[in-house]
Parts: sequence; C-alpha cells; structure tokens
Amino acid sequence: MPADFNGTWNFMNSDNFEGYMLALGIDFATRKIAKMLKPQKVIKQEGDSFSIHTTSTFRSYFVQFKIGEEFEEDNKGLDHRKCKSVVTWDNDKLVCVQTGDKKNRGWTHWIEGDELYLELRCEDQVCKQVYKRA
Ligand code: 1AG
Repeated sequence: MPADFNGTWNFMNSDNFEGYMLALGIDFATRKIAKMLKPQKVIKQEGDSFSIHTTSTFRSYFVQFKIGEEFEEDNKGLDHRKCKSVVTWDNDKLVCVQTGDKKNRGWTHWIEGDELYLELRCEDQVCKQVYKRA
C-alpha cells in the first residue's frame, strides 16, 4: 500500500525558498511577495492518479499526473518555463523529476505523522517546506 496523500494541507514553514526562487530567476518584487505566502495544498490521490492544487492569495498552481507517465508542465504563474515531468514512487515518497532548461529540477513529497513535507530542488538549491493536515 503506497502512502495516502489525500487531504488538505496548510503551510507551516519553509527553509531556503529564497534560494530556490533565485535559482529559478524569480524577480525581487515577486520573491518579496511569494515568501510571505502561506499556501494551502489540496491533494487528490486515486490509485496512480494525482492532482495537487496549491493555492494562495497571490498565485495558485495546479498539477495532475499519473505515476510513471511523463507529462508537459507549464509552471504557469511560477517561472513559466516548460518542462517534461515524471513522478515516481521511492518507497513512500513521491519524487518528481522536471527536465528542462534548469538542471536538477524537481521535488519530493512525503508524509510524517500529520505533516506533509515538500522538498523543492533547482540547480544547487534545495527548499524544504512543511504543511500540516487541516
Ligand atoms: C509546487 O510544486 C509549486 C507551487 O509546490 C509553488 C512552489 C514553489 C514556487 C515556485 C517557484 C516560485 C515562482 C514564483 C513565486 C510566485 C508565487 C509563489 C506561489 C506559491 C503558491 C502557488 C510542487 C507541487 C506539488 O507541484 O506539490
């Protein structure tokens, strides 16, 4: 049985979001606003199909995928760079590799108790975020 990510998750804290945004080339003004945000994630998981809605007062982002199936990601409202993404299981972790202009781009989600973790990677930067079950 894989991990169950279903639910609503509220942002708690973040480490090095600034470094991650800099690696993506996000401008100063946008970074200033972005780092004040406390996004909420709504994750729907049905077998191998996932959708993740990340919403905030400033920007929101939606992604859906099936485990192991490559898809085109537009990163709309984020850095807008297109990439080819694929998400796979690494034990109970969801691992996304985002192949495109940026090296080493991707993310990993996992759950510990009632907390959802997200590690965002781009080039040599790693941002870690923690969400709590609503
Ligand atoms: C995400 O990916 C994407 C959502 O969680 C936001 C994460 C990082 C932001 C990415 C780049 C920064 C670019 C612009 C900053 C502007 C606004 C920030 C908005 C944050 C809320 C959307 C993993 C996800 C799976 O697809 O959970």
